[in-house]
Amino acid sequence: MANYKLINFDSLGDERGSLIAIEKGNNSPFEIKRAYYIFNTQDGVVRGLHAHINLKQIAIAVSGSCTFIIDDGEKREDIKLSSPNQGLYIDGLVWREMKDFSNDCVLVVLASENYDENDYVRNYDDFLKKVKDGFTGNK
Ligand code: T46
Repeated sequence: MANYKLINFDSLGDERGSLIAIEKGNNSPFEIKRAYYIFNTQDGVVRGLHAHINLKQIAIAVSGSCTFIIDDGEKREDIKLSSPNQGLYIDGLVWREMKDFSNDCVLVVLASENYDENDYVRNYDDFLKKVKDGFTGNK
């Protein structure tokens, strides 16, 4: 079964403002090997449109907002990210699309593995077949 959930981060705030730290065991269930961020997204753009075989990720709208469409092969759910205090954890074989980026959206993504194009499932029918076959990842 596909695995995704919202994580409410523990925040280290003081009178100066807020600070959130993310590492394995502290706001993240996995060791972080890679980070990337998506910004300056043009109006009407839809990104993603793929699933991953093994990758675990946490996506955070550190500024602005965007919406993830999460599809586990049985149901689709819209999840709006609009706070640096919250991250969307996605583990493995989940189809994801991102839409409705605000002009000021900076989407930071923390990943469990280095970039590997072979981990992507970019064809929706292939994704559905893997779900139907009960595929749960190689690791
Ligand atoms: C995901 C969603 C949430 C790299 O060379 N290294 C990287 O680490 C990444 C993430 C991408 N790239 C290259 C591959 C493409 O030529 O950057 C280009 C744009 O990547 P892509 O079209 O895959 O971007 P999105 O926004 O559709 O998807 C990304 C991640 O790739 C994906 O893992 O889950 O964000």
